[in-house]
Amino acid sequence: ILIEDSSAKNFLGDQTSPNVSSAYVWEFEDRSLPLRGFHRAMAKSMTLAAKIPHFQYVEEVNCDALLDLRASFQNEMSDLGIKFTFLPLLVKSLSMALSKYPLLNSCFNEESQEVLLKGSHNIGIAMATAHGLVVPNIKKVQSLSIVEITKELSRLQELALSNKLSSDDVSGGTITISNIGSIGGKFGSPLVNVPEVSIIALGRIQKIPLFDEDGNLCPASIMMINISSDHRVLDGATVARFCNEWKRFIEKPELLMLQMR
Ligand code: CAO
Repeated sequence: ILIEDSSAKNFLGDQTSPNVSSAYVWEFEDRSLPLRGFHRAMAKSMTLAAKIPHFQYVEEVNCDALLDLRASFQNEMSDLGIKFTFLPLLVKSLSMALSKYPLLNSCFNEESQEVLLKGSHNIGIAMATAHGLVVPNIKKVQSLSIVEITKELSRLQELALSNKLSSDDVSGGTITISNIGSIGGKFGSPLVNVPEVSIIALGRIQKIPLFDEDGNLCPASIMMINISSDHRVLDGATVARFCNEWKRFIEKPELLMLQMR
C-alpha cells in the first residue's frame, strides 16, 4: 500500500497539517488508529444520521455573476483588508432563501414528533482540519452583512485550524454547508448534521460550454449543489422550491438588495 509519511499524525492525509510530508513511503505493516476528538464525534453523529431517511436534490447553478461580484468586492474594497471569496455570498443568499422556506432551517424531535422552526439562521460550515472534521456555525446570518459574514468565517477558520473553537462556535447550528468543491469533486451527498434537517454540498465551480438563449455556445461557471434532507420533515417539492429561490439569488445577486436588511 502507498500511504502518506508514517510520521504523520493525521490519518486524513490533510495537507493543512504541519505533520504531513508530501513524500510517499511504502509501509507493509498494519497500524491501529484509535478514533479521538472530532473524528470520534464524527463517527458517533454519522452513525445517528445514517438512521434517518434521506433524500437528495441536485441542481446546477451558474456562478458567473457571483464570481464577478466577488472580484468587484475584492477590487473596490481592498482598503478593508479582507479576502473576499464567494462563500459569504452563498451563505447570505442561503439565509435569504431560508426566510421564505423556514422548514429547511428546522430541527426534528423524534420523541415528540415535533418540528421546531428555528428563529435564527446559524449556518454551519464543514471544515476538514488536521484535527478532524468540524462544523462551526455562523450565528444569526439573517442579520449579518456580507462583510460581517466574511470576517466571522475567517475567525472560525483560524480557530478551527488551531483546534481552538469554543463549544458555542460548534453548537446551535441550524443548517450546514459542506464545500467539498474547494478540495475537489463535482458533488457530494452528505448526511444531515442531527438534529438539523438539511445539509448542502457544494461541488467545484467549473467553466464549461453552455448554449445561451440564442443557441450560441459560451463559457459558464457552473457549480452542482446537492441538498440532502431528512425525508420525515421535508419533501422533494419543498426543497425544489427552496432551491429555485436560492438559485435565483445566486445567479442574480442584485436581487439580494431588494430584500436584504
Ligand atoms: N469551487 C471552486 N473554487 C472554490 C470553491 C469551489 N467550490 N470553494 C472555494 N473555492 C476557491 C475560493 O474562491 C478561493 O479562490 P482564490 O484562491 O482564487 O481566492 C480558494 O478556493 C480558496 O478558498 P478558501 O477555501 O480559502 O475560502 P472559502 O471562503 O471558500 O472557504 C473555509 C472558507 C473556512 C470554509 C475554507 O477555508 C475551508 O476550511 N474549507 C474546508 C472545506 C472542506 O473541508 N470541505 C470538506 C467538507 S467535508 O464535509
